[in-house]
Amino acid sequence: MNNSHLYTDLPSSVAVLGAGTSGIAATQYLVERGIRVFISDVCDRESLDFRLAANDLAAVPHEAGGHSDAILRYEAIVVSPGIPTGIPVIEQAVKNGIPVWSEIELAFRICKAPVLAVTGSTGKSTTVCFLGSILEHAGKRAPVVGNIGVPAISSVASLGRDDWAVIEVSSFQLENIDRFKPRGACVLNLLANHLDRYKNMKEYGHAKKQIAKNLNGDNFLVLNASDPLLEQWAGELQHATAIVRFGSGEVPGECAWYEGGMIHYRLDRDMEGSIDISGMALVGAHNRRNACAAAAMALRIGVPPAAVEKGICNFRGLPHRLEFVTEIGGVKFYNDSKATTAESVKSAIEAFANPVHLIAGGKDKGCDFKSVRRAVEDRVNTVYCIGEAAARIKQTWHGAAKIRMCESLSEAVMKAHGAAHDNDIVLLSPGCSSFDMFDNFEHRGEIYKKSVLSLESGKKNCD
Ligand code: UMA
Ligand code: ADP
Repeated sequence: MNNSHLYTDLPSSVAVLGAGTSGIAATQYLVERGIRVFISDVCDRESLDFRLAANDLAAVPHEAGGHSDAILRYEAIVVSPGIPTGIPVIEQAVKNGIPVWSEIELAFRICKAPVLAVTGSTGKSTTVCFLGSILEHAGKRAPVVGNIGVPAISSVASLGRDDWAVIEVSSFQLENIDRFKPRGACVLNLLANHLDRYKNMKEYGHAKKQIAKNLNGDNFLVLNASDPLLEQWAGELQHATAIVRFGSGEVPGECAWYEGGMIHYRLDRDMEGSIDISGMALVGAHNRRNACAAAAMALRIGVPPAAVEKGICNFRGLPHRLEFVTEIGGVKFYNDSKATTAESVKSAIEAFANPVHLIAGGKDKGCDFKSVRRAVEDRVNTVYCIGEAAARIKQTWHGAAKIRMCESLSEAVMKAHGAAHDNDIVLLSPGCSSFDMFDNFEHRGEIYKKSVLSLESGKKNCD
């Protein structure tokens, strides 16, 4: 394996912006290697002091309440993904010629293992987990890290040349890469998202496309052939790197597609075949597409088809992503609390052939509910609307299905349970963020599951 990406020329001093999960992990790595670090965060002093002390970093020089010019005295800046790159002090750093890196750039520079990187607007976590499961079944050490919640820098340092690093990367992290060059990269889709940070889709797409910035003939890029924006991009990239398409049946060139319970593939060097994934635990066409993307990446690096099959079929799914909760009196309950985009809600509804009782709503992120209307018309019996977006959902889907307004998630669960018949599906797929009623999507999903499970035991539950 060619590890020509390995650079050990780390700077001797670094300013880390943001003391969240990734900033703390980057600081720990750098401090352990004797690199002089300065931490800068907009939070108040008390909260920063507490976090640093809790991570044995109290001795690291730091500033709270904002990012001052002090950061310009360091050789490099590691910026946390939640910090917009356009803030004046970062622009000044760039003008001064100071390298500004995201934590995944830092991780890449010290990682001996080749990297597989996945980005996209939706489906990233599921796809990297498929990939991790496949590699595990192939007997490889391959931690799944990055935007999924585990900073890459915390685990890649211990990897060797025969291991793999499977990294979920966000557009925020890709804004600040320099040498980041995965052995294989994947863009799952390019849909409206994060438009509170980016001026428009073009700017958002530009950030995502950075994943291919350094790819060449040694690498490959897996793209969704049914995404028009990605197809257009594939045309521009065709001489830069190998393109592998997935998602819309057989197409010319390298591709992997799903048909009749099988993933079929035709890849580099006459690699052709089919893998039976009829035993896959995850439901929904979107998950079969995610599985195709993961399979294409794994096969392309030489993983045997048998390990791909086992890895896909044995992966039980992540919590809060179309997660099966339980079956009560013939009604199946699913928790899709992570679904905060129109595309996810649509994919969730379309995953079921039986009538759906859909619980939707929450904090309104401006989701395009109109694009889900057809799916609601075709498959949804009743929509139970919750949270700030309830009135807008009611208005947008008026006439497409029965609509019931609910004061709380537990009320919605009870009403849905009361109305659902044998073989119906009760689905929480909110299309909204959770912050009007819950701490985060995980909290919302847990409350949903509790409410559902309390129906089983006949207990009353409140959120
Ligand atoms: N902060 C500043 N200045 C600012 C803004 C924030 O100093 O202008 C500080 C905050 O006070 C806080 C810290 O930055 O102390 C938080 O940093 P962060 O928001 O970058 O979050 P981390 O805790 O470091 O988590 C990040 C990712 N967060 C974001 O991208 C917003 C996590 O993805 C990721 O799991 C983690 O690194 C490990 O890699 C989360 C996410 O929501 C799950 N990602 C977005 C998504 O999936 O849609 C992209
Ligand atoms: P991400 O990490 O990109 O947020 P996840 O795998 O966590 O993606 O899934 C987020 C939500 O989107 C879940 O509700 C899930 O069911 C749904 N989802 C997963 N993959 C896709 C896809 N390819 N297209 C549309 N929705 C998807």
